[in-house]
Amino acid sequence: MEILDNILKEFDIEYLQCKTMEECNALRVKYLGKSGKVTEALKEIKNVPNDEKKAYGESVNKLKVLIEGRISDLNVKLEEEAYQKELEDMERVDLTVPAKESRGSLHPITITQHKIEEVFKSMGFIIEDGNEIETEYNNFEAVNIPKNHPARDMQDTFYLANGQVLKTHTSARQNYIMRKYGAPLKAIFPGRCFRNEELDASHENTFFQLEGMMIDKDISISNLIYFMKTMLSSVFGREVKVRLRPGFFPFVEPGFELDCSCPYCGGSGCGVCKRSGWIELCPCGMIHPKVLEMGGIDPNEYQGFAFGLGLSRMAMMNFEINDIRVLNGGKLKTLKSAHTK
Ligand code: FA5
Repeated sequence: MEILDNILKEFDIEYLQCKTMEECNALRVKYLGKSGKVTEALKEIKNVPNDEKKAYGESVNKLKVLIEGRISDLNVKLEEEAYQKELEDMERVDLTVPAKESRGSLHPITITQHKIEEVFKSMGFIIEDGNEIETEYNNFEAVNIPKNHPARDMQDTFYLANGQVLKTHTSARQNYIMRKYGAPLKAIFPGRCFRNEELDASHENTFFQLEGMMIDKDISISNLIYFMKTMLSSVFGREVKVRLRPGFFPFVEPGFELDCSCPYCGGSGCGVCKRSGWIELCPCGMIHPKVLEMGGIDPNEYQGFAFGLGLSRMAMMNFEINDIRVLNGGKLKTLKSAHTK
């Protein structure tokens, strides 16, 4: 019995000195482990005289329960203290402090789109939205590209199980807008387009175009040239010249490729314009009578021009980005550096 008293006294001293979970665990092993002091005292029962065995057994068990209880309480206390300390040491984030990072900004394509929209809005054009998924009719037939027409090969796209397509060009909205507003009409309609393309620095499978259409009486190519020249001079912030070359698109007649004088070198030749002084910018033309007719507009009474600007490529020029894949890449660092140019 004296041995048991001594074990408890010794335990009490060590117990008070125990400050960490590791020390607490060492204490448990020292007293309750396989060769621990209490375990050894339990084993000792075999050497105790028979008439004292019962009292000894009760006492050593009491001691075991007492020490187990204290160690368990100590464990809970130390665990709580360790958790509190961890919380105190933790790096704190004050969500109310203004962020050190600079604020986000609009995407170069959006900025370019807004600039162009502002110019056309000031010239009385309305801005329309478009679908990304279109019927084959709107994307092809309504712009005079019937089934099996070779022009479909130039705009291979992604076909959905229900027969609809991811639109290949913003021209897919022409028919809807003609039917919605009738003539006369001045509208631009930017949108995301999709093509099954070989990717390179100037071709993406997902890119943006901005389409424009003006329909009225006595509209001619001169109107087209005037509006394009005004818009481009405003977006590039300097006077540019435009020129037209013949181009084929089934939905315009005549059709053109519009070039503008290089806004960087002013036409003298530089890396951007590949020393030619001109940049190929946007296909356009006078709307084909059949397309007007399909849009519910009488081609004998009205004429119109349409253009399909490559908005992604325009943004590249505007921000001096030399690879189109940067625009969809989502690398903020690259996009940010484009902003600072
Ligand atoms: C068209 O898409 C015609 N719908 C444009 C049009 C509208 C002509 C109205 C006449 C009247 P094109 O396939 O050339 O035409 O595309 C127009 C512009 O979109 C191109 O000049 C180019 O800037 C851009 N573009 C075309 N394909 C891609 C592509 N894969 N990646 C990035 N930009 C592209």
